[in-house]
Amino acid sequence: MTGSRIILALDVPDRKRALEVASAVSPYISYIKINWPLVLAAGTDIIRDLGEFRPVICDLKLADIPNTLKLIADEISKRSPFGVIAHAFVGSDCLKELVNHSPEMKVFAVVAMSHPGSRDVMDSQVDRLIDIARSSGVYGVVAPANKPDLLSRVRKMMPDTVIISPGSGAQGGDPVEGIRAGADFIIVGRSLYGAADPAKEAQRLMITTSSR
Ligand code: OMP
Repeated sequence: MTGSRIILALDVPDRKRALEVASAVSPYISYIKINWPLVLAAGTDIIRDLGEFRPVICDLKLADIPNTLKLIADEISKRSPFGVIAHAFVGSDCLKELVNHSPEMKVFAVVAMSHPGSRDVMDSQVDRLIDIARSSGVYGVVAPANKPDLLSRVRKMMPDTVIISPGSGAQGGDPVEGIRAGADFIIVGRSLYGAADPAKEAQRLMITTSSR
């Protein structure tokens, strides 16, 4: 591993460009997170292809009944990703199914989100969502770097859980502030893959977020 605290959010809906960016920034990041735009554009084999550069986290924001999650987990795990992201709000039976059915695939649960609309429902439910994630035995959680108060709360309630944090750069947050509030890893998308020189920007981010 690189020791970097940066996760590249590779929301580039183009296989060739995605592989170019992954190759350029891989020395400066620890994981590659992919989401629906790239999976829909390039197909699920992109999970295995990107895994040649860095371990891949599949951000499919899974939210369904346990049986459906089990069927999805079977399909994703054929491509050997490092992890998968699921919503905590669906409940502990769903998260437990994912955790237990494919133990080689780490489960990250979304307990708080970075966008303004998460104030409508999710922000006020954070303690409950943390309880669900904790009781399900997930490996990690997703909590926002651009809402440091919320992120600190998650860190306080989950001192030993890996926290990965989106919301810096294009969504206004500051990666160093996210690390100080408790993030283990900072998820960066547009401000990294959209930079004039993504490799240089990844290196800068790696250096500024290290040893904070
Ligand atoms: P940028 O805003 O371009 O840096 O990308 C952020 C990435 O993190 C995207 O892939 C989002 O889907 C994802 N994300 C959020 O932005 N907010 C959240 O609350 C949760 C996620 C996520 O689960 O990764």
